[in-house]
Amino acid sequence: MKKLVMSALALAAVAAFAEKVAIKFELPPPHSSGTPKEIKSDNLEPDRGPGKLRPPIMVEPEYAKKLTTEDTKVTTSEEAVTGENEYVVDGDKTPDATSMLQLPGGVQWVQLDLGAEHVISAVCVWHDQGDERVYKDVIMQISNDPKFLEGVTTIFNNDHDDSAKLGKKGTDKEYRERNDGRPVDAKLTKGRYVRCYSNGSTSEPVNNYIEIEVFGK
Ligand SMILES: [Ca+2]
Ligand SMILES: [Ca+2]
Repeated sequence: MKKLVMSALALAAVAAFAEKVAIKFELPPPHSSGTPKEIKSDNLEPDRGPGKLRPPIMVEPEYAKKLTTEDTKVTTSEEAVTGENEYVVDGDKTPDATSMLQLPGGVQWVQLDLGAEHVISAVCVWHDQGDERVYKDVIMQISNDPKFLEGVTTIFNNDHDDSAKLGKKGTDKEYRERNDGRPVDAKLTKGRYVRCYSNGSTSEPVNNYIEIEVFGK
């Protein structure tokens, strides 16, 4: 009897693990713009090749809900050069001016307000994949403080030399911007606000944001 109970528990544990689902990011079609560029950087991850996706982010089903909607409030570090703040959450991932917010050069951020504290399982940011490029100082943070002064959790940071001066050298790698954006495992971090930094790209000094999606519970 005891043995039976044990194996039932073991089975339940296996079932719970097996129930995990992949976070579903809806990807726009790949954008092809001719000859791939040679991009030089000390901190660039090896090229996976176009069309090769990163491993999925697996979570229990209750954490797989998309939290951002077209009504999610978006604020920015500076006024947009072109586009509207709402373009970052409009569900349109076309890499052009109809769907993209463009902020001036330098270190800039886009911040999403989820309306209340949530448990965040994943964040994905799409900059501009209009040509193959690498964005600099990509940093993603979660907090309950809209000013990001207290209780800040950094879930991604590829500012390896702390040139953005947030106080910590990032250990993540720079990546080529493609249609799959940059999905990041937020490891069930609690918070109301998600802030995404960047500092221009290898193609141009401005900061482009096509879309940001947040998943969780
Ligand atoms: Ca958009
Ligand atoms: Ca840097």
